[in-house]
Amino acid sequence: MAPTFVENAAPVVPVVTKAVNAAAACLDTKTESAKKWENFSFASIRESTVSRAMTTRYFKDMYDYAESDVVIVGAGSCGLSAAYKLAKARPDLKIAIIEAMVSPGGGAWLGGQLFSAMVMRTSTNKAAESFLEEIGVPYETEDQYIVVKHAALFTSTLLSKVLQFPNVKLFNATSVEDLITRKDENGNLRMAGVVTNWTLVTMHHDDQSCMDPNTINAPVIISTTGHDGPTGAFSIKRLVSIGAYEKLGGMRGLDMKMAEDQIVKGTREVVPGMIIGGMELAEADGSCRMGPIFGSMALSGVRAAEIACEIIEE
Ligand code: 48N
Repeated sequence: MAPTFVENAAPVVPVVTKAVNAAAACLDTKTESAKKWENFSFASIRESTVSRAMTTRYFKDMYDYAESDVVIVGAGSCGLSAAYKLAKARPDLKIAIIEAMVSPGGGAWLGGQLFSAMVMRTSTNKAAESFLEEIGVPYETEDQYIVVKHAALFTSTLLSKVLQFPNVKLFNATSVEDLITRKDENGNLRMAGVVTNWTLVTMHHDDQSCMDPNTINAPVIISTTGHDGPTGAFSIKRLVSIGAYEKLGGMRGLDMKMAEDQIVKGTREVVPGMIIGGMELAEADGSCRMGPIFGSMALSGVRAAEIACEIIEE
């Protein structure tokens, strides 16, 4: 039914009138679904109510997680996998995830070269298959590998599971700018937490007056900040700069066959309280990159969670 225009509508608002008439015309169709919306309206709200709903929760989280049991730096495929396994194994632990980008997920929203599918290799104990089944991500089985039809299906499913844990808080758009350290009774350095700032602040330290950061105390840090890049490999680079780690190995060229075993088996506590996983480890150890294959990211996260549990139980 052609929309009828309001006669002699003030010329200044023809577009609005057109839209209103078009909407009215839709309702005029008197279909069942249209009738349902005729008397629809949202509850009344005041803008400050919405602001208070957000800010009270956010600042309560900042207050609560100022003392955390574990901080995970980087919410990519490795960090999120570690968060899932740790939060599930230890619901008593407070786990803060610090992610520099507004959107968590790191490099796992697409497969290689912006293609959609995500490939993971099978392994002796079918660890990747078990992990995907545990988080509820369907996959196709090929000869030596399995395929998730869209990498975003893996990342969004894992992210949704992690965010549902009551003992996990994701602070995204927030960067770890430094590490909190202590000397133990033997004078050895150990981790005691992270220094954070909103990423937009971190990006402007050079053009604004000093903007002091926030701090989160935690005895265990799992750092999975990816391979080198603007903020990548953050923690291992910082450990080198404070003399707590001898030198960066620097990620080597691509060797898919070698790289994944190196990452999973190399996931470890590099200094007391600091576990490094995922591609950040390639920068630490000088292991190869593996390209568009993600099983080692997930399983390095699984391994990092196990190590964190061992450290905490000591
Ligand atoms: O996805 P990434 O970069 O890192 P991983 O290790 O979880 O997964 C790596 C994987 O995506 C690959 O690189 C694949 C397998 N390719 C390999 C290859 O050969 O090319 O996630 C790291 C996350 C990102 O979301 C960053 O924004 C974040 O860490 N991040 C930080 N968050 C907070 N504070 C920081 N300082 C920081 N630095 C990085």
